[in-house]
Amino acid sequence: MDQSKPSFFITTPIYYVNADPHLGTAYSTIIADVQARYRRSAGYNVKFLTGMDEHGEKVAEAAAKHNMTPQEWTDSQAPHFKELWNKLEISNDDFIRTTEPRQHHAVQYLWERMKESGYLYKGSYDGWYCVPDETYFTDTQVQKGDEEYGSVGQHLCPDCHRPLERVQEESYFFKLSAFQDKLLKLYDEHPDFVEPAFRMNEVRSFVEGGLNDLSVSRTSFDWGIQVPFDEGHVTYVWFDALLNYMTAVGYGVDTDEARAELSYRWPAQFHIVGKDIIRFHCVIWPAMLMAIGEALPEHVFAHGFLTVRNAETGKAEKMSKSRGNAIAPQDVIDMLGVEGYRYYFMTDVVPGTDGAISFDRMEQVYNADLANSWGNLISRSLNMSAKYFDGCAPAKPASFDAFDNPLAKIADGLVERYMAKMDVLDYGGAKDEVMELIHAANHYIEDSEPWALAKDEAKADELAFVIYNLLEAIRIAAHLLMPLMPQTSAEALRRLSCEDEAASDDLKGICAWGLLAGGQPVEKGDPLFPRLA
Ligand code: ME8
Repeated sequence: MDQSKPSFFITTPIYYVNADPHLGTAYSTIIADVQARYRRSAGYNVKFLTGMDEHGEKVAEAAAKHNMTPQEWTDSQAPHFKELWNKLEISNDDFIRTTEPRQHHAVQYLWERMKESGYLYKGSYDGWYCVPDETYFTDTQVQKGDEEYGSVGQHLCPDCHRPLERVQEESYFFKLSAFQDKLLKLYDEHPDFVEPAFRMNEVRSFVEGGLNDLSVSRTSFDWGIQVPFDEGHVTYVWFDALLNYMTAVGYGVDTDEARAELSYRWPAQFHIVGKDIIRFHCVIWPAMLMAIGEALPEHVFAHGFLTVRNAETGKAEKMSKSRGNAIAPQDVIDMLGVEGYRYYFMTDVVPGTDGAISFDRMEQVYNADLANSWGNLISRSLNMSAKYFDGCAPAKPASFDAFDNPLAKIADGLVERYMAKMDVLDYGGAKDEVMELIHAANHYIEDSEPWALAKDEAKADELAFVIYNLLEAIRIAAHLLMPLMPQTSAEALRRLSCEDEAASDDLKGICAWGLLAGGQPVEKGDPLFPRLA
């Protein structure tokens, strides 16, 4: 492993295999993918991890419904996830499944460390359990069914409002209650542990409200990793699942290589999660790590939900596999193409708050930004270059000050402004920076009228200057859009004969104005983003 570069380790949630992946699942994964691609281009040695959470009651129920064993069921589902990630250009370096031997080993190792830590004790759990969320609730936390939720008299999950199960079983407990002060100190000392910032308040007030010890083993069913020192117990699915992040970088493996990997990769820089699982990642996970003396992840980034309108109640509700209101990613791919899909969700659905998605808005964003602005700039500029310079780019100007040059001015400092936004996952803000260059380039065409310059021999230098600048703006914009739209950006570079640049890991260097050789062949090609009717 090349450890000369700084490590950047980013993860997605590992998804339950109770149904096919949908737009919401894909949303977290694309957020992480864009960040992983961006960091690679900026010189990091990236590990991007995603995978599947295959144990627990919810998955066991889904398997039973399909008349399969849980293992058969998860084996049958894994290809659906992998296929979708391929289609969506997800560049993960690893795909973990919690039924793999490496996870089994790491979880059993964790149990031994927990036992040594003194934060584990045996008791019995008597309370409520939400199977769809795989979460415990006390009597005081449950919501009583009412007219609004249509389950009068039932005990409902306070988060997802679905009926709860009453559970009474022998169980091991993790002394989460002992970590209240330590967690509050963590939040004080590392205010960016939870991002965006407003989510931190939510986490802090939850912890300030007091923490209950957490039941971390189950005895009333058996689809999980066995507790190594107590046969009848299997690991609570979240205790298992959270550890995947460390399993994937060598936790618990007793070899020099694994230890070297762990110390290079851990702690992770980012866990990308949805707001529904923020408590697991910002309360339980850091407490688990504190208990076993391991370093804490640097940031947990929690995005909002993609919501859809419930036709009966008219309310916006979370798109979810369990609710059956999920939109299949293929429907959006059919409409926008993969790259349009990625662009829309990453730049228009702000990752902090909930986002109601709509097909009308998708079309509007695609046409305005991609077809009319970016795609149009590429078509017009390459066409003019090929037409006026015999299929090539003009020669590089001797001076970039010979004529008015608004594009070079915008490009100056652009990569730094863009990186400041990308670093904090503000993809919409980063896109605005690039769009400023693209819009300016389209205006530059109107203002400088290359078609008029081409008619005047005396203006040959100015024509070459204008076209060169347009091609250079395209080259730089392609680099900056690459994490969002890898294929079309690489294609734009190829049409400029700059395909070798696509693998660059020096974003700042490669975006310096004036690197385009000049005189190289250019290719007009078909429109990269045909307008949607
Ligand atoms: O919670 N909008 O798995 P899961 C946005 N296995 N994001 C959404 C979404 C929506 N409507 N619906 C789902 C689990 N997501 C656990 C995770 S991690 C150690 C274990 C995304 O299949 C969002 O990131 O229910 C959410 O956190 C994740 O899918 C939950 O996926």
